[in-house]
Amino acid sequence: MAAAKLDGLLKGKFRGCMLGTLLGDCLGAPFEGEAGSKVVVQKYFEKIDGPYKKSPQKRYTDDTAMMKSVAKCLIDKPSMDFKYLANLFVKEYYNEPRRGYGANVVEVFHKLRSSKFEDVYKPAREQFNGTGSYGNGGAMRMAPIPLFFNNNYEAMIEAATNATRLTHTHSIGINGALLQAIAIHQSLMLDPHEKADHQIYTKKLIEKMKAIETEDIHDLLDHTPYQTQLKKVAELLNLETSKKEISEDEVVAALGNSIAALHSVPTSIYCYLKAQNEIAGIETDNPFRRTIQYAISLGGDTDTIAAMAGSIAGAHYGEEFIGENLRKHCEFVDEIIEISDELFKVTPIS
Ligand code: F2R
Ligand code: MG
Ligand code: MG
Repeated sequence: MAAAKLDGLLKGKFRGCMLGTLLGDCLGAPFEGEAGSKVVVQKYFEKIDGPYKKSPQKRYTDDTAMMKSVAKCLIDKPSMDFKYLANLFVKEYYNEPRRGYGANVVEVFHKLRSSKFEDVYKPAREQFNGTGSYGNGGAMRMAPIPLFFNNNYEAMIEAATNATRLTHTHSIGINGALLQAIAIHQSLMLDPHEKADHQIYTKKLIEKMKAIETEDIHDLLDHTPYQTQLKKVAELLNLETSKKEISEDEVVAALGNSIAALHSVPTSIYCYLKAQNEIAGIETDNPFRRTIQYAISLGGDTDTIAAMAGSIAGAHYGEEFIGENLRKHCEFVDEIIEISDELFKVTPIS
C-alpha cells in the first residue's frame, strides 16, 4: 500500500481508538453499576443513533479524563516521564474532581500531591494494606500507549507497566492493563474491512500473556489468571460459532463485569470479538456500535467495559465506522480528535 494511504489509515485508527474510549465511557456511564438489559440498551441506542434531536450531551468520566493525561504525557514528553504523568493525573483530578473517580484512587492523588511527587510509585504501593489495587483503572486509560508504541512492542510493555504502577501495583491490575494494550496493538494491525479470526486473535493474546504471567500471585490459586480468562473467551466464541446462543447472564457468570481488571478486561475483548458478527436483540449493521452497545448490555462496570471494548474496536475499524449521531451525544469529541492527531504527529512511524 502507498505510504500516504497507510498514513491516512493509521491516523484514522488513532482517532477510532481514542474515540472508542470516549464514546464507550460517555454512553456507558449512565448505566454504571446497573444490571444489564439488552432491551433497555437497544431503545437507548435507537434514540441516540436515530434522527438527531438536540439533548444534553453525555459527560465523560475518569476513564477519559485519565486517558487524556496519558496522551498529553506522550505528546509533551515522548520519552515518557512518569513523574510528569503523575502530575498530569493529579492536576486533571483537582481541576475536575466530579468525574466519577473512586475513593481509593483519589487517596493516591492526595498522597502524591502532599508528598510533592517525591516517590511517585509509593502511594499506589501502599493501597489496600500494601497489596496494591487490582481495579481496572490502569487498563481503562491505556489507549494512547499502544498507539504511540505501535512499532516497538517491548517499549509499549514497559511504558504500559509504569503508567499503571502510578495507581495500581497489584499484578492483576498491571497485567490487565498490559492485556488491554496488547489487544489494541493487535487490532491496530488489522484490515478495517476484514474480520479478525477470533481463534487466531485469542491464541496470540494467550501467547503474549504467557510471557507476562510468570510470577506467583500470592493471593490467588491460579497463577495464570488472564490466560484462564482468555481460554474462556475463546470457548464462548467457539460455542457461538457452532450456533449455540450464549446469554448475557452466562457471559457475566463466565467472565465477569466488575471493576476488577480480571473480570472486565477479558470481557471487553470478548465483546469486541463477538460484536464482529450480528447479535440477536442488537439492531445495527455497524460493528463499532454493536461492540459498545453489547458491552453496555452486560451491565456492571458499563462505562469502563464499553470504553475498553470501544478502544479495541476503534483501533480495528478506524474513525470511519464511528457514526455522527453517536458522536453528537458525547462531550469532548472534537478535543479527542485534536489530541489524537497531535499524538499521531509525534508518533515515530517507520
Ligand atoms: N469509581 C467508579 N465508579 C463508582 C461510582 C462512581 C459514581 N457513579 C460517581 O459518579 O461518583 N468508576 C471508576 O472506577 C473504576 C476504576 O477503578 P480504579 O481506578 O481501579 O479504582 P480502585 O479503587 O483502585 O479499585 C477499584 C475497586 O476494586 C476493589 N479493589 C481493588 N484492589 C483491591 C485489593 N487489593 N483488595 C481489595 N479490594 C480491591 C475495591 O473495591 C476498589 O474500590 C472504573 O469503573 C471507573 O469508571
Ligand atoms: Mg468511569
Ligand atoms: Mg467504570
